[in-house]
Amino acid sequence: MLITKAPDIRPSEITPESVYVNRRQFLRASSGAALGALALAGAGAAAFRGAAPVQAQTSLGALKKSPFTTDEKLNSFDDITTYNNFYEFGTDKSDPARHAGRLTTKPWTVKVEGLCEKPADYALDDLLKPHALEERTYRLRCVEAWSMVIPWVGIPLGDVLKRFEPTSKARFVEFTTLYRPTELPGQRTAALDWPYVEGLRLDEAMHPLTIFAVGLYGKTLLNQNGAPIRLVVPWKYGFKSIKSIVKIRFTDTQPKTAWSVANPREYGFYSNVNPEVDHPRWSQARERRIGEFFRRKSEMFNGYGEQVARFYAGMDLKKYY
Ligand SMILES: Nc1nc2c(c(=O)[nH]1)N[C@H]1C(S)=C(S)[C@@H](COP(=O)(O)O)O[C@H]1N2
Ligand SMILES: [Mo]
Repeated sequence: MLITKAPDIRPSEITPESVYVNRRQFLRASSGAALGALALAGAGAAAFRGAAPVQAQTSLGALKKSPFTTDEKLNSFDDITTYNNFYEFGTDKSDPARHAGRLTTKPWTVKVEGLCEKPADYALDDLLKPHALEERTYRLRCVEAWSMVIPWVGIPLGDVLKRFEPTSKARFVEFTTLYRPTELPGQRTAALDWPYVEGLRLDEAMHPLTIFAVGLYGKTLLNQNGAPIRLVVPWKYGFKSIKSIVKIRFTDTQPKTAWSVANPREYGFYSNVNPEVDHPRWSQARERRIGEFFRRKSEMFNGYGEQVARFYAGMDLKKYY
């Protein structure tokens, strides 16, 4: 199977021993208390960019390595945290890194509702507590035909969803991003219909490839990457991987999704990476790896056809794009 490479973290980003925290401390820290002492690590590049406050990051301790990890060369921490799509902070790739420091992510509560036996408001700690964090390196393939390789830290989404006991009527699950225009300046513009929403069929959501990510490169997420918790669905275009989630809802009908509402002709519900179905305005046959010059061929289902093609057997993927 594929092995994770040692992350290429620059010296400025290495966490001093004194602020190293294990998972238990992370859980405590994310509930607010111990945070000050942990605010040092990982400030690295972001600190020099000025503007928004420096973001605290904590190390996530020992992680189990997932067999689903890709062995491709990782993008740098700098690429992953400064070239982002997060329209709540603006539409330029550099806007999230510039403005995300202003977002406060503690305390954080995720509301679970809809067709399940255990609807409730879950504090982030309680949501994560029963689960072991894994390192999972995936390629993120944006619909704009670029990609990055990101060493996520997370947990299989299905393990979390099972605890809410979806009823037999539940067929889809919808996710919603935080709506807080005071800290998310893009929400004061009409770039999208806020809040950002996304959805998956329940079988897609339960597939072991689908994860909730809470970190990358061994540390908690920076806000520009969707702190404190975001979805990652590696066989779909990046926009399915919704950031900074505050609500999970089980439904019996297909949820609306932010991009298909904004432009239904260009963005559908499924959004599987498909080099054979072009976007109306550009080809999806190739992609540019951030940091590289020449483009490479895109892979059907972003390389995960063996695992997920069966979900779409018999469906016309030109119609269900
Ligand atoms: N809430 C929210 N989630 C979002 C987006 C967004 O604008 N808002 N952009 C999406 C898009 S288009 C991509 S490609 C990925 C980018 O994730 P990254 O910046 O962590 O690489 O986030 C997705 N999740
Ligand atoms: Mo994207």
